Amino acid sequence: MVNNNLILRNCRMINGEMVDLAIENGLITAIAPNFPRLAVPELDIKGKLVSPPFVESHIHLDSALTAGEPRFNESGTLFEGIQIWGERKQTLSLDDVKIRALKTLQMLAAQGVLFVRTQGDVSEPSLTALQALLEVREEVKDWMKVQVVAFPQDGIYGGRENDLLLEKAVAMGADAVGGIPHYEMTRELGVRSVERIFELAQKYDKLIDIHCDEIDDEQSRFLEVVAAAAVQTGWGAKVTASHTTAFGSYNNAYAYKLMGLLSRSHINFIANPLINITLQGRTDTYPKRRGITRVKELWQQGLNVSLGQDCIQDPWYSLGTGNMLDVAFMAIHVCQMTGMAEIDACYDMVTVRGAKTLQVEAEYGLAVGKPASLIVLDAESRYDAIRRRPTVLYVISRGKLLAQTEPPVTKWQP
Ligand code: 17E
Ligand code: FE2
Repeated sequence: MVNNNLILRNCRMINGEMVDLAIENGLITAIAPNFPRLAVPELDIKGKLVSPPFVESHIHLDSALTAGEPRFNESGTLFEGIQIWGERKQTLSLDDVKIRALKTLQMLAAQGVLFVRTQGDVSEPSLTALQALLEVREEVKDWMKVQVVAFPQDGIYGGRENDLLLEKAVAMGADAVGGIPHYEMTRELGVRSVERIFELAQKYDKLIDIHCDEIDDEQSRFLEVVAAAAVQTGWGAKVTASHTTAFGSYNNAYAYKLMGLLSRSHINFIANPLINITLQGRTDTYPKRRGITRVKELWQQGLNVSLGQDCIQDPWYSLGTGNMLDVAFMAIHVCQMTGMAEIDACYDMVTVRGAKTLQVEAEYGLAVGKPASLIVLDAESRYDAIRRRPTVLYVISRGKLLAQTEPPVTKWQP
């Protein structure tokens, strides 16, 4: 039973404490300063920052790595992105999606991401994207936890079959029901789509993660519909509102009222600052909106907010490397969360707050008895990690060293 044991020496924890950490059979069995020497392999962490792994709470793995296929997004809008993806998805095969999804997950894992919630488009009749992501979820399960959202990109009522496709996808084993109310043809259909999402989630006992109000239109108010349904059904923290960029455009009187409802609802929020700073504000001249939800105010209100990349090289965003610190870095800028507590909060939004969004807290975190999934950053603190976005030196998944990366070394030659 000792073959999986490991002791990590000289770990700098997030709270600044220096400890040793023991791993046995994939679990954390002790965290304390200065363990005695035991006949167990050791790894000297040398005072580097030991953190729970990054959580990527919102990414579209089905479209990842397709930028330019069949063309690049010239307007930079969500709508042109949906159109391009609509063309690209005509040619999907299981292998096509699986290869790109796996490559992206490896890219993420190498940089310390061990928990992922992916969106999977369910608005093409073959459900190829969803099937592929369900297979990938299974294939990586020994080293990464993946959740799949059945996401009706073209609207639940955007085509005659879409409602049925969504239900079929949920029955096939998606973890969460998705939606896109602001993209439905009318406001009424948007409201109906939210009702349908909650109906399906209750019927199949699923989480909910809705693309909600991802538009600059200050009249797009589906967030209140989602929050009210979360209260009425008791689904609460099992519900997530993704994007909610229109919240950045609501008047303050309405935002104040809404905040009260959101607090009662206990729903989670996901902001995707890299993408929404580029997709939104496209119809503005100047001043140009930032196109992001009220991350700082939601956080101040005690609501759970996490951050996602949304895209890596796809029709909506041609950049992206899989580095969650880039995401937190952008949030700090766009949301003006530059205070020290705010910077720490943004780090938490790509780690522990992401775990809360995914509802995986039982298997997440650095505590005795939890799975030994952790990362070691070439940094001293959360602030230092965000500022420099340094190398993730070690990625340990359930006690197993999954990835190791050497930091770059500069050689001066004066
Ligand atoms: N689809 C959508 O509706 N919104 C997005 N931000 C992406 C895909 C990436
Ligand atoms: Fe998205």
